[in-house]
Amino acid sequence: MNETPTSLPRRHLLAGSASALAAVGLASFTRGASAAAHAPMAAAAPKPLPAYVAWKDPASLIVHSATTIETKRAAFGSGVITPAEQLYIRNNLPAPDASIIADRDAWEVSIEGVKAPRKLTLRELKTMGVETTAMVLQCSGNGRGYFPSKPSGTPWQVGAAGCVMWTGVPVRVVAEALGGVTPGAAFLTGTGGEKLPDGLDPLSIIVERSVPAAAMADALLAWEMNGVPISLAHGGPLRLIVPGYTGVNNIKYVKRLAFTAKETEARIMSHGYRISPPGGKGDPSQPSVQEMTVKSWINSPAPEAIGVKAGLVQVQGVAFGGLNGVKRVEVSLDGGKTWSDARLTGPDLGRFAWRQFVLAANLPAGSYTLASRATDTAGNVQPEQRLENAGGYNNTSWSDHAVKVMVA
Ligand SMILES: Nc1nc2c(c(=O)[nH]1)N[C@H]1C(S)=C(S)[C@@H](COP(=O)(O)O)O[C@H]1N2
Ligand SMILES: [Mo]
Repeated sequence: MNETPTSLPRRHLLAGSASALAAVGLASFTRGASAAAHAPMAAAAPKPLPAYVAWKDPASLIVHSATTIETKRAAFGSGVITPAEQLYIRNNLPAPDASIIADRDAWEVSIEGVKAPRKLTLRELKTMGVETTAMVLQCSGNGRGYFPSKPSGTPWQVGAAGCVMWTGVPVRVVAEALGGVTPGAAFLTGTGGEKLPDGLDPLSIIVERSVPAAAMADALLAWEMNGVPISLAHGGPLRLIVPGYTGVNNIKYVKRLAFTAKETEARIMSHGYRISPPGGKGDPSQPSVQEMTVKSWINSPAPEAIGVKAGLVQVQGVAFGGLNGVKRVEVSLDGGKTWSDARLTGPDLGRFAWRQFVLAANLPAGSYTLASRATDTAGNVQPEQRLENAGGYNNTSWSDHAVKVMVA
């Protein structure tokens, strides 16, 4: 199932076919052609971590494929920040060679769509400004595993998400330093630095995404994650960070940042990450999966937990609002019939970070369905139901994320 080698013999790619795309893990935006890549897998021994993430903690992770690795729900702790060793991985293309982080400061990014376009090295960027932002990084397909329709694509549960600290220079500062944004530029377009396989139309495969230019107010060109230089796996030496937007917009090994009049025509933008009707295919007329919306889930007790002792239990989880902060989290111990306010714990790291929450509950022996429901600072309430869509995107349903536990 979707097991992807990190490098492929050239002959596999020359075919230029859907199977070549699937072979490099691109099944997600060639829907229809890709269903076979996601056939259910027989229970098997856990897959080992691929070499480029061998430093991660295998006990905390579910390895779906070499390019899709998620954090186990039970591995999320009570602290706000997700350690790099536990953070999920999602690569649309195999990661570039580690040689790109040998001399980090020499990495170049081309800044376009400004009055004085030019290439800047990471060394130069570091002199221009610095800011740190805590942010939820979440794949658009997080929660896809709870869609009964079994959309093609990785069946992520809750773990294609983490809360991480990024340090870099604000994009708006870079734009100002280069004379300001070209009039009429409505989008901020970032391009990934992967070497593209030969034999395919570059637009069909390149990781290039556009967000509204207004997103530059919060965007960073980041070189540190959680206080250390960004690992290759997470996009070092330089990553575009767009707080509040889904994972795919946070372009790893960013080599070009352009203020553009139009959205990129890359397939990952035009056809990938679209809200398509069930059974349908992505196309440019459909809404794009972009800003994240209010969501929460319980991490402890973990789903299907056994051995939870009757008595006092600390029901804990995370909540975030995408572009907004979190105002309130409620927890239900009876599958959503009745709700109690949970307490937000830990430091508030700003509106793009998640908040930890806790409800202390006295639970007699029995079986329980625990659910959480967040409200953002704009008053948006996490919905009970998912919005059905062919790609399995944006699952924020509190009901889908509920946890069944046996208390003895
Ligand atoms: N250059 C590049 N950037 C990328 C991707 C990619 O394949 N190449 N994948 C995107 C997707 S779909 C997600 S969800 C996040 C995953 O980030 P992570 O692997 O650091 O967790 O990176 C995004 N940025
Ligand atoms: Mo993603």
